[in-house]
Amino acid sequence: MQLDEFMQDIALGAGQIIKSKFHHIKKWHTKSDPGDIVTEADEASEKYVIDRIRSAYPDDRILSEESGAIGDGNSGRVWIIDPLDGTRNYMMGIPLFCVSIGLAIDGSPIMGTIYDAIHDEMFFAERGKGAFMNGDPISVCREESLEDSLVSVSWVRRKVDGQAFVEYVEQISRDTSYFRRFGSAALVMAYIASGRIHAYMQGGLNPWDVAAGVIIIEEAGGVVTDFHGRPIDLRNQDIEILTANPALHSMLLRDVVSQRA
Ligand code: 2AM
Ligand code: CA
Repeated sequence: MQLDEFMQDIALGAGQIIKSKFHHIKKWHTKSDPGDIVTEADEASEKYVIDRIRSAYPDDRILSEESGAIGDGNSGRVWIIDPLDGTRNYMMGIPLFCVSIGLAIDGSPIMGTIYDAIHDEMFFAERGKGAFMNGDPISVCREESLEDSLVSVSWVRRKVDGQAFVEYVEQISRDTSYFRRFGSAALVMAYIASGRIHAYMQGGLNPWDVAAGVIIIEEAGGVVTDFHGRPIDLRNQDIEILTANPALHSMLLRDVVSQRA
């Protein structure tokens, strides 16, 4: 199996695991951050993904949400995994969650996939080869006016300056007609790439929340940076992202985030 097929195949398998346990979760526990939870579905999905990668590519390293860094392979490649993004939605029975798998070299993603098992939507991109949803090409929207844009703003309460984000939300809700908050960073990034949402800004993320989303959006013609307009470095542990098509991205950078960042 080629690498691109392999990545989508494990996302599909992991997605089937979390889908089969949806609505049946009886046990969960919180991590160091009491707002951050893990269920048996996160753990089963993660075990499946890690086992498959370790047996197929033993020289690659893995960074996964629940297990941390695994392996000491010297291929230079790192698989960055969120076995279930949107765990709070999942636990509450809201069908907005996904599996996110990225592959990076030197902190920069080269391939990524985001799979929403409930809606059977597989988002995929490889550097230089475009972005796809269930095999069909996708692209970011062309909207250039904030007024008509659907914008998602989110933040992890204990990791960022909450007041700054409340002010971003205030300003965004003045400037746009539509404001959203979804509870799954990776899924929002897949929606940016497929033109369903126009712009997204979030602080307090981890590499596994964004590794796949960054490359899928870039290959779909979008821009992803931090709040200073710098590229995302997946070696950081505290990641903020601003993403949209190029026109909206520079507008938001200039008029919203650079005022405070
Ligand atoms: P998760 O579901 O994989 O934990 C909204 O909560 C988004 O922020 C989700 O994508 C969630 O990922 C992510 N997130 C990252 N760190 C978090 C934290 N400490 N607490 C809650 N959500 C977090
Ligand atoms: Ca997760």
